[in-house]
Amino acid sequence: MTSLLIFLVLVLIGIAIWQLTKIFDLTQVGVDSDNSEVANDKDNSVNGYLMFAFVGFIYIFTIYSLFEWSDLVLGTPASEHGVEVDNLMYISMLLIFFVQTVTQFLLHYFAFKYRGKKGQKALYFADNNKLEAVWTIIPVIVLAGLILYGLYTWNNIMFYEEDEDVIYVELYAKQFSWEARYAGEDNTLGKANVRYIEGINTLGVDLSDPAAQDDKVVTELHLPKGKKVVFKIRSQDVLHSAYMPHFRAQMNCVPGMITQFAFVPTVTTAEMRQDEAIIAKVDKINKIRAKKSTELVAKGEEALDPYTFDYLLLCNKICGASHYNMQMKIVVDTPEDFKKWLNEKPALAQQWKEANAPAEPEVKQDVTPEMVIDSTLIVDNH
Ligand SMILES: [Cu+2]
Repeated sequence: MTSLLIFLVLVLIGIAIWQLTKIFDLTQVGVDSDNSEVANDKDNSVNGYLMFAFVGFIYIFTIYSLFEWSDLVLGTPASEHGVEVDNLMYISMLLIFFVQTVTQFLLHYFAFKYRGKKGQKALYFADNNKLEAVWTIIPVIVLAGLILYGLYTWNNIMFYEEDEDVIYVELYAKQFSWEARYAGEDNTLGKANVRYIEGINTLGVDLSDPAAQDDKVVTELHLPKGKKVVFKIRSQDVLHSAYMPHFRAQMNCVPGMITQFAFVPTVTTAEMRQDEAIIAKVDKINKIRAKKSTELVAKGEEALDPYTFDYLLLCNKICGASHYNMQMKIVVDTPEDFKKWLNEKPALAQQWKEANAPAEPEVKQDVTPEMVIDSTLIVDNH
């Protein structure tokens, strides 16, 4: 009902404005005005100044954004290669920022300076080799530099040797959750295929494969600080993307194939919680949550829990209705804590055996002669 009233009011306001303009037009009858569709000097001037105003707006909004939202960036990278990714990002952004500032100014300033004036004609020339060489060669050099630097960084990140001291972890994506599999003592992940998915074997691990016997499946990812972790990434259903923003890592999860990404975590969860930027971020979030909580309590609902920092593995491909909530907690431990944590986890093959052990045979009740007689008596009564 309210929306209908608002709609009616808007329609009436529209009609009123339309009528007012008609009255205004009538008051102008007889006044010498330029009704032609061709822009005159005044129109061109107005547009010229508007161009100037627009470039001012871009600059002011940019400066405002930097002050208002610069605390939303990710902060300290938590992986070895993260520093390289950040450098690449900073250099690219600085360059874009510089070029954008200069070119936008020139574009809008010239639009203002050479705005149309009566009697003024534009100079026409077909080409200028010097000018074209300058605006071709400079971008070629800059872009080639950026691309080569990016390729070099990417190759550095993606390269690892098989015999390096690494641990293998499988990330398994499905609508809408993650699971992880550790390779166990042999550091070799057993074979897996969706066709083997059954009961608690939700990753489809081939339990007849000797390498799979010590594999461990978990729903919370733990990583040791300072050790290279090679992720072997699979998907059960659609395209997902394994995104670990704090580690500057992202890789597609493609059904039917194994993709991979490797990195060395350098900051434990406990250390990251002491990071200044993270403390400020957590405070900011908790202030918002506290405000929301008072609203909720006033409505008679439960208050929100305060937030503590944790690393996250997120899905970064819009993969369906609950995509936004597809995440797994990541804990970076010291190597000792990591070992302890992993040792406590049972192997999937063991869990499978326990879950599918044949049921204990039922204990047969002794049948006494009296019971037999009784039942015959019951039958006889009928
Ligand atoms: Cu997903």
